[in-house]
Amino acid sequence: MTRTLAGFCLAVLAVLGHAHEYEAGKLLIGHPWARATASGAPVAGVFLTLENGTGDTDRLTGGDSAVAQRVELHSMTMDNGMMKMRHLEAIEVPARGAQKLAPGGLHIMLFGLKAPLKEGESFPLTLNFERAGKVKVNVKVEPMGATAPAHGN
Ligand SMILES: [Cu+2]
Repeated sequence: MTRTLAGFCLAVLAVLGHAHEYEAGKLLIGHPWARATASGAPVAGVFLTLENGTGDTDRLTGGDSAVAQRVELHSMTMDNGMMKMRHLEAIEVPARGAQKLAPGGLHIMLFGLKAPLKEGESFPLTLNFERAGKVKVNVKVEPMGATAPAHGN
């Protein structure tokens, strides 16, 4: 029997020491985190850094998590003092460059949370990249912050 390509791709994944980083080939995913949510809150944002060590642009195109019904990619911008959130088809990670997902900017959004995210816990999230493929990471839940972006819709 021949080994499937998917099996091979998963095999190159490695967790690097204590740094809470994930490596898929030359794509590095740093410190995936989310803010704790209030009970009954239906949505949460996930933030992380992406470093692309290859000569080709890669794109984050979506994801999956057991803790939520749906995972979307969003941007957030200030427009005349109003926060505006937009659904994105993909987030680009430039060749030999980096992309940062952070509160107030680009983020991954979880819809239909099945339970509140509790500080100190972590949950699995599978990220889909155009080139690097599927990468499974553990998202750490940080304390609820007063400056957390509002996600009303
Ligand atoms: Cu959002």
